Amino acid sequence: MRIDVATIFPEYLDPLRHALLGKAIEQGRLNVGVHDLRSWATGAHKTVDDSPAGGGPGMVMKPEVWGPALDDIAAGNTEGSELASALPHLNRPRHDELEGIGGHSYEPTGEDSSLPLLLVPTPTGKPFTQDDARQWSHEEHIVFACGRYEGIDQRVIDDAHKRYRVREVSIGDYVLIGGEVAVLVIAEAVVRLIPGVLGNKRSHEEDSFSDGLLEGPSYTKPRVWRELEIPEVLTSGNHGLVDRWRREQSLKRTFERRPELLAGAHLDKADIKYLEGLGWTSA
Ligand code: 6GU
Repeated sequence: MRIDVATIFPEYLDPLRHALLGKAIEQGRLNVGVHDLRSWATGAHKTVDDSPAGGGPGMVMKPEVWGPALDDIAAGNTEGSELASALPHLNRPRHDELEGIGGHSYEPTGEDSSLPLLLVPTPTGKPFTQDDARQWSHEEHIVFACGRYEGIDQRVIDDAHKRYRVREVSIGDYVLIGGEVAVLVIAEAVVRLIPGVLGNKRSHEEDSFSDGLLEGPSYTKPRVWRELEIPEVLTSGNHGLVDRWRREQSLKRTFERRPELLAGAHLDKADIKYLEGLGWTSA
């Protein structure tokens, strides 16, 4: 997978190269390019924003800066600010130059699945979910466009459909100053699901949300710590009992913290009986 990020604060994305994502880069499973949007700004002041049409507070990011930036990033014309490992990607033909060569497949939405995915973080976007992370972990090329201030001129997003599959996404119901932190969140959630990055497939299957439920509590040695004991079943050696206990802990935690998730979870008869014992009633 290749990830490109366009931002006016490139240093904010440094953590992309660390820890889990750094490991994916070293393994050759991930290339990352972080691009200073200001390098596409023209004029002495390298201005990237302007006052909103129609008036009002704040500033809106200019289409004449974002347009060429997204054109160049889609085409791989972004020398400088690149990791050495990303170099083979440069000078590839643009997607629109390949049109008609074949290998095209179209999604039901009419989108060309060979186009890179453009993710635009915004509090007005569709909520980002584990299901998105799973799907996007199979992408070849993801580009993030980080807006600051009151957002990016909407025509940039509309025009980007020519070169990208475009998704405006939110990471929750609160407002951040810009999209940079959202990129770190989404990139980490996606990259850890690339086969081989995390190493242990079972740890994905048991992730919270993977079966529509929250994971229950975890414990490790020592068996007694500050007079607190590990639940006895976990030291019983009875795997069947352990599995059932974990399932019930998962159901209980979901009921207490995120009851709305239960409506979309796969529940068997035993699950339903256990939940009803906790006071749950299905709608
Ligand atoms: Cl993706 N961006 C910004 N700026 N604020 C947010 C957000 C994204 N998600 C929630 N709040």
